[in-house]
Amino acid sequence: MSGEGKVVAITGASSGIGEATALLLAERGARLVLGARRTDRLEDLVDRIERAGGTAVSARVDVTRREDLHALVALARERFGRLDVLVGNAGVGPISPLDDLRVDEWDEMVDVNIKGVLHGIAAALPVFREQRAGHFVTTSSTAAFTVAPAMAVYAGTKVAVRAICEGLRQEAGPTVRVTTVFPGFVHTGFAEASSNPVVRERIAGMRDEIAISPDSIARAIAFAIEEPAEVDVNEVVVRPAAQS
Ligand code: NJP
Repeated sequence: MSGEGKVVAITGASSGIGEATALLLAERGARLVLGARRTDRLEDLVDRIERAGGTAVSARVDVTRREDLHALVALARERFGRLDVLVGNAGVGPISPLDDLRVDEWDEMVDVNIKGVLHGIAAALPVFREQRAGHFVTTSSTAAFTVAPAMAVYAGTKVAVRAICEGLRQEAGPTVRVTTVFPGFVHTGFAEASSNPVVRERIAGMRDEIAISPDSIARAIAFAIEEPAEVDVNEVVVRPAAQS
């Protein structure tokens, strides 16, 4: 039932949900392979994990670059001989009304949130097939279920993530597990991402009012990973009780 010894790669591990997940899984005995762009934060995280007796390595990963995901998976195999779980968590949310025409930010959301997940699947799926075992855990959003003003593009990317992961699950067969996690409002740096000052202020206000700790999402991910190999936890929604 335990994740003890499992080799888990996490994208977007430098802050928020990814960081909380790394810390929790390390505490439970997993061996971590951590990726993000802010390497100073990753190095600090590896340091904290090791000082607490855990095992972790890190690499600079930009999920928009296909080769970075291949390198992350290769690092797991090089250091630990295998990859058991890929947590595709990297994501961005510079939300704004469509009328703002912040088209570069739309591109960024598509590139990171959708293509970043696909790059992870492309890198890990052949390895999982070869091992006859593996687990994709991917962070979508409650925005995959409920669209709100200013959220059109972001929600679109997270609907896409849900569809891709469900398709992956259907094709995966009995040896590869597929979990999609749908967080609601979580207290991370995410709320500051909007470059529209009105939206940013509104989101930051909501965050301070209702957001939950990233530790709750980390526990949901740990639950899915720690179930026995024949159990596939597919969709987990974790939102603040106060979120409508
Ligand atoms: O936010 P944050 P969260 N390549 O900003 C990384 C979803 N979600 O933990 O590269 C590689 O603390 C970035 O690392 P860095 C959300 O959509 C959240 O809340 O160093 N990594 C950082 O580690 C996302 O999928 C909420 O800048 C890239 C991480 O992504 C996931 O939760 C609600 C990257 C973002 O950490 C984690 O976000 C919801 C790139 N190109 C869904 N770009 C919420 N917080 O309320 C970014 O429904 N990252």
